[in-house]
Amino acid sequence: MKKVIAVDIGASNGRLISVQLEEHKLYTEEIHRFPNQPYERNGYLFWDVNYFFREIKQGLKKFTSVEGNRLLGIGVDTWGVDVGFISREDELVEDPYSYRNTHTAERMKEVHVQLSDKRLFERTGVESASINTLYQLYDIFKQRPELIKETGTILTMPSLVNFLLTGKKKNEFTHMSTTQLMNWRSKGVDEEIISTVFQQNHLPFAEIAATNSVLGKTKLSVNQDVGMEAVSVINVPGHDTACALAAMPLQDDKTVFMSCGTWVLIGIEVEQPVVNEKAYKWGFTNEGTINNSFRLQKNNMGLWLLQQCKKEWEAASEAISYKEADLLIEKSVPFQTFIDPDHHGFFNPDSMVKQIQGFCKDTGQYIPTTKGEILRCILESLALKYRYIIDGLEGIAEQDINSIHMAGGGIQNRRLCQFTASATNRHVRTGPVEASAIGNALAQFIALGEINDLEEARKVVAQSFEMNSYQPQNHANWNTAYKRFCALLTMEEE
Ligand code: LRH
Repeated sequence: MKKVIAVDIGASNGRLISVQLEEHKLYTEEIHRFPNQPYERNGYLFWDVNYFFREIKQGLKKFTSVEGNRLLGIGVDTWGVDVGFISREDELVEDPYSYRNTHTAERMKEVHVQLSDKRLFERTGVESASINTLYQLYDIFKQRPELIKETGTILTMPSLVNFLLTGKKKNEFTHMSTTQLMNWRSKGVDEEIISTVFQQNHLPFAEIAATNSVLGKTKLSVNQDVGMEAVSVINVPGHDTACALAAMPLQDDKTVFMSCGTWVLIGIEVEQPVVNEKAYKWGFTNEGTINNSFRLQKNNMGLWLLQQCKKEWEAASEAISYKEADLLIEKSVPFQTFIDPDHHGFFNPDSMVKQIQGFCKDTGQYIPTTKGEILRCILESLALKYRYIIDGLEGIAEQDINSIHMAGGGIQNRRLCQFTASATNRHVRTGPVEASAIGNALAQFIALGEINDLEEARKVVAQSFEMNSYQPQNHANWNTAYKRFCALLTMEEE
């Protein structure tokens, strides 16, 4: 039996999925799932690496303890931009900072004084966003020089897990492409950024190992903890979005992808980064794909808004299930009030509910009070924003976009899929839900010679998982709503 384990760690939970390839079909089984969220220390948010590494070993233990289960490979993908620091003695210096910290917003402005936003875009193809590694590192250089002094190697998040599994210190292209430190032409750390922003000739990023290749075997201590024989660890695309895209059987080149989770990433595949004025103005970004090319995409707010409201209601002992939430939305009046989901106020507020209400009040709109009204406001606003982005992408890429392929955990919210079809007036196809884990597994099968290439991999996905379809509904009403929504965005700009 040809089974691999995809370790897919997201910013709200992590999972180990076993993926079996049999006669050109994939069979998945969730082995282990655990919550994942940053913890706070002295006002900063950090990731608890030892915790989630224990969970990964726990998952591997569950898998290998089943009679007859043999493992061909392990691959790790995570969310983007966060990095870990390894000492010269090969110890984790301390837990990595989380991109949800808000202090980097100010640092971004300081960096841009030294190297303009535009110049950075030209060199990296990446949109300036305060979450990016560039600004996180700049802050550490300014505030915590001792941390840098102790550091022998910088590894991006999935490569840090690979290091804990194998002892090998190598970075990976797709994840490095999220840092805003990688030059898109050389695919190495950009020298001008290092010399201008950091006044150094070198930053200790580990070198990049080829994507879809075997990195090494699990080390003895891991094998002992898990109770298994050494297993090959594959250098899969480390960035979850790159994995998710690999698992999407896109209909044709007029189809836009949407990778849906805490974030919603919207874009198309391109051979070379699109680094022009329009892409820059719209805040598009070019990040790496499984086969060493790029995806021109926009990083948008996703289910974070819902997750945060639900968390807040839970804390107030008013928890609601997804099903209840959907019923409440059904019962509430459509198109009452909108937010710009990507407004900076929604990045990490103390109370998401109050933040949403505040936004509506400040923009002179109806203030949502019931849970149903708040949830409807979120979902309608998300769908309208996606239309705005997709219409913009048509202009930037100079091509029509006729249909949408949505994948990832977010597609379980069927109402969001339906709203997206209706708001954009485009046909939506969805699947698979575990897109990142499946893309991760496909990369392993490619590395192991079981699947030839991406094209074949996507055919295998299409044969293995059922896809759902959504057609636009009530488009006239959505169109009227869209005009109001655009007026809101213009108001924000002024
Ligand atoms: C989605 C994601 C996204 C961004 C963000 C930080 O999980 O990877 O593409 O990089 O996390």
